[in-house]
Amino acid sequence: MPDNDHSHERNGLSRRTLLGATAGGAALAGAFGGRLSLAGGAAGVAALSAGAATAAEGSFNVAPGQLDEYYGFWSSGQTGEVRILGIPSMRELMRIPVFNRCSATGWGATNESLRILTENMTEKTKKHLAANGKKVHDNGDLHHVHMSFTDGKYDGRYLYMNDKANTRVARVRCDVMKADKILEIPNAKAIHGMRPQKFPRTNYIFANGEDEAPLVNDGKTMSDTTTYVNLFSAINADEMKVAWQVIVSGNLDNCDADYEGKWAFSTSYNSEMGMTLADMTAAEMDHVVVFNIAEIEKAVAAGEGQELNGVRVLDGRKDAKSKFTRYIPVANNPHGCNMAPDKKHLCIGGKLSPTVTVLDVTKFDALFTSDVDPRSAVVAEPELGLGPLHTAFDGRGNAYTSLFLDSQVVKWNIEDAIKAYAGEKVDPIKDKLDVQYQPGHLKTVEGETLDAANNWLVCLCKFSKDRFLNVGPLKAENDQLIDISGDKMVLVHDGPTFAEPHDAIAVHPSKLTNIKSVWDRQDPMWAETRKQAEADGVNLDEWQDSVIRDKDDPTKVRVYMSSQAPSFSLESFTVNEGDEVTVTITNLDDIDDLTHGFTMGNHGVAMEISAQATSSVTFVAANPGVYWYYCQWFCHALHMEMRGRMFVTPKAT
Ligand code: K7E
Ligand code: CUA
Ligand code: CA
Repeated sequence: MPDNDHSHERNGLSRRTLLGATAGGAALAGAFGGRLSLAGGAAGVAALSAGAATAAEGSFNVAPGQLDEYYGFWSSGQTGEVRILGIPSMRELMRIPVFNRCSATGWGATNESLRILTENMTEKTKKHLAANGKKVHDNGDLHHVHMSFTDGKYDGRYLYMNDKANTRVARVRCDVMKADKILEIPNAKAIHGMRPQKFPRTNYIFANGEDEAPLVNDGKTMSDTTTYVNLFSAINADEMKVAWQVIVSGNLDNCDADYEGKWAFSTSYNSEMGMTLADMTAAEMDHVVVFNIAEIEKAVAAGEGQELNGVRVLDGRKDAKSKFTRYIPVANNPHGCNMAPDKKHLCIGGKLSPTVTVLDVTKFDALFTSDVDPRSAVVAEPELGLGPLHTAFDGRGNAYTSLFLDSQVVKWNIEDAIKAYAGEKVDPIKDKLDVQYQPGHLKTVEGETLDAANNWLVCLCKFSKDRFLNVGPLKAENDQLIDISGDKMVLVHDGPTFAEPHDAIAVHPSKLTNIKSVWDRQDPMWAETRKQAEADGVNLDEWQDSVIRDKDDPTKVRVYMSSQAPSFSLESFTVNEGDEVTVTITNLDDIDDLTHGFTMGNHGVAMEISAQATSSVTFVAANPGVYWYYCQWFCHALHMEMRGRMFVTPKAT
């Protein structure tokens, strides 16, 4: 079993210390319905009398100046970014633009971000963007964010996230909390479920294609749905290139991986391959697809299958009876796919069925080596309530399932559910808690790893309705914090959030010790920009101010300047009407928390330049005249004065 006592510091007291301080904590815990047994966990105020509150006071109310106990990494759905929240305060600490454009940081406008956004695009997308006069997609739909693993635990190297809208998977470097790779997945359509391999390390990112389309989607067989397929993709997580794809029967929704590095699994709500709602819900059973990683790797190495758009594609469809996949029937239209930290049990949310199907992954070998009924891997199927979507886990063998239709979280015990399935008279359900309202994902601290903790659960509710002041027809979602340290769950915090946090993970800071406060001057983020500067004879590591006209193309001008609070090295520069201007700025300030910015007035140009960073942006100076540029990131008492002029000389007529 995982070690669940992280001895994490909370308000200067580790849990162990606090346990010691409240001698006889266990006895006290009984008296207060278990509320104190968390020993530093969030004693739910509602469950405590006023007098008893002192022991755990402030445990979820993180006081001003105090740090949170965990990093929370949130997806943002159709906003397309990643957000960092503190847990348990639920304070928003940072936003990481990924698939979206960002007005503040210039993500999607700077040359450095454009390189990342465009370098792994398919030809089709390039053609589409060019036809629409754009460089990048302006949107993304970021459902899932997960951290890289080593030996079944978070290792603090990378975060990975999907874009359902434009079929992409991206990676964020945890040392600087910026995206460094964005990959469009060829052949597949609408990447939805996405998970890193947990063991032995994250060599692959598994990514589900949700939408069916002809494998060669060239308009020749559009109405013949028998030519439609869905693809499961494995991405090389280090190189961020697609390693292989498997064609499956039915579509793919959510996925996960095991703790032995043998399997990946995906839910399918459309085994019917239906095109309408009625078709997609017609069958009695859909299925979970189990992918046999070793067999797939062997076949890829042997060059089996076909090559399509640079990717090796294997046929794992049901009637192909391949060694790559097995299909386990589960109740119609399942959704969540969550591997328990007991290394053994996979929980499938029933969605239309009030059940969660528990599969024993140690029984999967037999599915590939013998003719056993695929349902022989089912070891429990507790009836939990209406609309079970996702399941989270603590380190004590309990599972927490969101009930979308019931607007509840149900706490249940996996072993008890297995006993009940075997016929024993035991109720696996331990507690139910109303949440506000209609929960999707829910997550415990490191609950999808071997370090699953027993203290917090965040529940991401899709509707807030009456929970906050009315702000108009568009309302916030509601991320709720629940104390799960005791026998009963206690709701301790409502957190309104903008569209739309599908999913989140919580990570202890001890796993993120490599986060920098100041950039490394040689960071690969601007390697290309540095190369150009060197070719132009400019040293970006010094105070520099150069305006260089390209020798081969005289309409191109490169402006180099540095920044040090409160000034740019260039108080003005001159270009010609119609020039393509590239402004490159290096922030020579090397103090913690000293970010400058560059905004060119009336040109739609703005970018962030954090301490020791280099950033560049290219635009055409179409109109003659005087244009002020300024620093838009508050940096100094004379921040307003940190500005300069661009003179655009009229064309000689
Ligand atoms: Cu359930 Cu896209 Cu993870 Cu949303 S999915 S809830
Ligand atoms: Cu530099 Cu504000
Ligand atoms: Ca179905």
